[in-house]
Amino acid sequence: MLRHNGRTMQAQSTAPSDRYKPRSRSRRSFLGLSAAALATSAVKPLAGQQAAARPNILFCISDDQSWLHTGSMGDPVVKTPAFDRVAANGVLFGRAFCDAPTCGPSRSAILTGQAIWRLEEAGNIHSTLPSKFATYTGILEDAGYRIGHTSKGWSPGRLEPGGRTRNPAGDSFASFAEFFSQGPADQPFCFWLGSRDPHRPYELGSGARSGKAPGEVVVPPHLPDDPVTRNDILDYYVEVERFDSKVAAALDLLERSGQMENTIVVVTSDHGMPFPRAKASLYDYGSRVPLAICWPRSVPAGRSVEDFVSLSDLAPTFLEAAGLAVPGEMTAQSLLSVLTSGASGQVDASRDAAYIAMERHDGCRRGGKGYPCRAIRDASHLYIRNFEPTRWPSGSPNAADCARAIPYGEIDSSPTKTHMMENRNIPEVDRLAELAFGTRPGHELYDIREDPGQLNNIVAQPEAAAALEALQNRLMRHLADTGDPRALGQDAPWDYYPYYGRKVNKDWEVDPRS
Ligand SMILES: [Ca+2]
Repeated sequence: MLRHNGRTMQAQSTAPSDRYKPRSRSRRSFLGLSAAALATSAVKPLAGQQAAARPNILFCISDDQSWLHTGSMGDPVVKTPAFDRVAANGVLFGRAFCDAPTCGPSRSAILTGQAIWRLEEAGNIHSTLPSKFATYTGILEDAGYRIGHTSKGWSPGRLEPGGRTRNPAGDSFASFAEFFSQGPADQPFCFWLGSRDPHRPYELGSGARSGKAPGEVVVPPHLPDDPVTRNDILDYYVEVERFDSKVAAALDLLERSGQMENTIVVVTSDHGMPFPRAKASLYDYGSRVPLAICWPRSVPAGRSVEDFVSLSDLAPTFLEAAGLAVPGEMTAQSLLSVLTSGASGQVDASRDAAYIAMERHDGCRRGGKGYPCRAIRDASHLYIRNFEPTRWPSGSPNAADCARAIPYGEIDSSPTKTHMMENRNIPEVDRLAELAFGTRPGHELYDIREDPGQLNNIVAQPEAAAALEALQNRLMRHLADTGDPRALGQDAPWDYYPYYGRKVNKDWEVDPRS
């Protein structure tokens, strides 16, 4: 287990350095069986599955949690027994990425199985999800599933402008238990267990008061290592654990009712932690998410998979598992063959990269301008294309330019952010603050092997030229192949779609199209 003694994770890491050393999972058990026993126990083949009972789906999604912050991924402080239980009873994915590091667009991509550049105004937060875009929940409901959600479903935004009257995550319930108690036993269900944890605000000092030690926090390399950051991360962990306890209650209910065997359980987050250079950025701490999936009937347990996965891949996975056709416009790739393979490590060689995108995150620039960007992340590099590099990536420094009247408004208000803004006289804080708040070039390239924190842009280094060209070409080809207007030179109207978020600056408005 890693012990932190005042050094950052970057300094402690050794290759492959993009995850903590996982704890041994050999001692974990599930339903009284060790993971190894489950892996060798009879797992029913998928052949003829349509004739078998269709699986239930329990999709558990936290709100703003980075991939490293679970017990299974080796974090030495946060305790996530429910996440760890699903991972031990199924598959832990170490390289899962959201489609967009911003609540609404990420959730739209999950529901539709499509990249955000294919979803028109749903590519922006505080927007809508047009009803013409099919969702896996809607398709399952049409096929006889009972669907529901609790807490944060598709959000934030307004349903009505998109022609919807109900949250696309399903009917609303107080809890999974309430939903479960009201359903007929013979009808398959699809439930979205949402949460507003660990979204800010946090209860200041709650982490330390719960007995967690600031000295044990592994501070990400893009944040200043000081007591403010460490305590802010502890407060974040309290909410990660509160979400995990909701998942634990749902798992216990499935187990008690005998429904676990044929339920696909997914535990993940919509994007990364709400800290500077994390949420609302395309770097790993913004875009890389926890992901564990189990399905005792059909998925061999106790595995760790390194395939690159996007959260939009879940929609076609659920449909295929239910024996339903995947619509052609759902361009994401089903994970079912990876899940049922029984293999660990890199299972499908074609899953060697993920694509991430962002348009307008919040109303943080004059006239409603966003920060359009796209990225490709593979095992060795992160390449980012910023289409409007003269704009402020984290929002304007001028509060008057922001709908919510805060400077650098793409970054949620927090003790860490305030500390970084107020202490730029300290050279190390200033260096990291510039990376978080300052402008960025049109092209960014990071070597993950040398620089897992993605702090050193090597785009101009001659020895990086070959990798740069290959990644640029691959990214632009993928965008063009999947119909991204920005890659095709077509009309890209995200700067002009309506903004339905809260306005503190009452005169802040989205510019009309000229
Ligand atoms: Ca979120």
